[in-house]
Amino acid sequence: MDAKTKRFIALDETCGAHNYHPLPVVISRGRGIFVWDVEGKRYFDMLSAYSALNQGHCHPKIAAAAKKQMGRLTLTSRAFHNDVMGGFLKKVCAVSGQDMALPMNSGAEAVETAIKAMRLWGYRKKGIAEGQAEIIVCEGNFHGRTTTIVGFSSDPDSYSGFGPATPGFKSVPYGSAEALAAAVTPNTCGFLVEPIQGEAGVKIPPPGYLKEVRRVCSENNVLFCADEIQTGLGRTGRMFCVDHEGVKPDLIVMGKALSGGYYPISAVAGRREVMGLFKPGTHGSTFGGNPLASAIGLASLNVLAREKLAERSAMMGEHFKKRLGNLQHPDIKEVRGRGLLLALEMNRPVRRLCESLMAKGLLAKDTHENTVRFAPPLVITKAQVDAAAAIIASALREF
Ligand code: IF1
Repeated sequence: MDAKTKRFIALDETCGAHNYHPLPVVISRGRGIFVWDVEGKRYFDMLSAYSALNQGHCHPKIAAAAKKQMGRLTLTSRAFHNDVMGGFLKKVCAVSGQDMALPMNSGAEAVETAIKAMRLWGYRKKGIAEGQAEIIVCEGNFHGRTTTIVGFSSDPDSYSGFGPATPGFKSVPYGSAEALAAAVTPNTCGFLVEPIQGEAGVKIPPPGYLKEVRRVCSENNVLFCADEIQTGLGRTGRMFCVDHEGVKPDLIVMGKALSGGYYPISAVAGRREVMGLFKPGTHGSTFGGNPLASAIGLASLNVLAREKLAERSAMMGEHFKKRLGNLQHPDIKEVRGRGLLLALEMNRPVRRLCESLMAKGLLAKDTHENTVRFAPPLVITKAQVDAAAAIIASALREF
C-alpha cells in the first residue's frame, strides 16, 4: 500500500470512529460504474454504495439539476412552501402508485416515519388502545440504525449495547405468511418487511410470499409496509421489488437511489387514509423535502425512467447471474439474486476474496462473513459485466 493511501487511512482511523472496517482503498473519483483511487487505479464498483448509486457515479443529468438548484435555492424549511417539493412528491407518488408521500433524509428516518404512520393509523383508524400498537417484523431484517430500529433487529452486532429496546415489535421467520398470520393480534397495526433481505445476504423469499403477505394483511386489517430502500428504484429488475408479484403495499419506504447518490433523500409513500393522518406539528424534519433534495430526487427518478434502468437491471442481472453461475470453485455454495442485486455465497469467509478482487480492480463487499454481494450501478453494459465476471473468475482461481 503506498504512502498516499496510508496517509488517508491513518487520518480516518485517528479522527473517525471505527464503526466500519473498510477495504484498504481510498477513492477520489467516480463516473458511471467506475471509481478511481488516490493512486489513479480504476475499479469496477460492485457495491453502488449499497444500492444508492443505481444511476451510476456522478450522473451528468443529476449533477446539472443539482448545480442549477444550488445556485437558486437550497433550503426553506417546511415553515414555508417552495417551488420544487410538490413536483418531486408528485413523481414519487406516480412511480409508486401511491396517493401521498412524506419526504425525509436518511432511510432510517423514513422507516421511523413509516413506524409512526402505522401506529397513528392503528390508534386513529383501527381503534387500537393508545400505547398498545404492535408492528410485526422479520428475523434477519435490516431497516436502519436508530435505537428503535436496532431494538427489533435479530443481529447482535446491530442491537448489542444499545438497549433498552423500544416495545411494540415482534419478529416472525422471513418468508412464511403462515407465521405472519399466526403472529397477528387485534393490536397489530402493521407488518414491516424487505421484499428481498439485502443485508441478510440477498435472501429471496419463496415465490408468492408477497402476494400471501398482501392477503394476510388485508384480511386482518394490518398495514403492509414494504421497505424498498435497497430493493427499490430498479435494483431488482422492476421499479419496485413488489412489482415482481404485482403486489401493492399500503406504504412503500424509499431512500438511497432516490438521490442517485448525490444527497440523503428518503420518502414514505402511502394511501391517503394513512399518510393523511399526520397533522401540522406531529412530524417533521429541518431538511425533509428541501428544494435541493427535491430537484436532485426529481432528476434521479427521471434518469431511471428515461434510461429504462429497471429493464436494464433485469437484462444485465440475468446475464451477470448466468456468468456467476458458470464459475467453478469447490467452495461455492450458491449464486442468488434478482436483477442486479446478486450474491455469491461461499462455504467460508470471503474477506480475503474481496481483498483479492480489489487488487484486480473490482470493489465488492462481503456480508455476513461468507457472502459477496455484487450490485453494480444499473447503467452497466454487457461487455462490462463480462469483464467483471472475468476478474471474479480470476480471483476465485486463487481463492
Ligand atoms: C450501514 C446494511 C445494506 C437498508 C434497508 C433501511 C436502511 C438500509 C433495506 C437504512 C441501509 C445500508 C446502511 C449501511 C450499510 C447498508 C446496508 F449492510 F447496513 F444493511 F445496504 F444492506 N432499509 N442499508 O438496506 O437506510 O439510514 O442507511 O439511509 O448502516 O452499515 P440509511
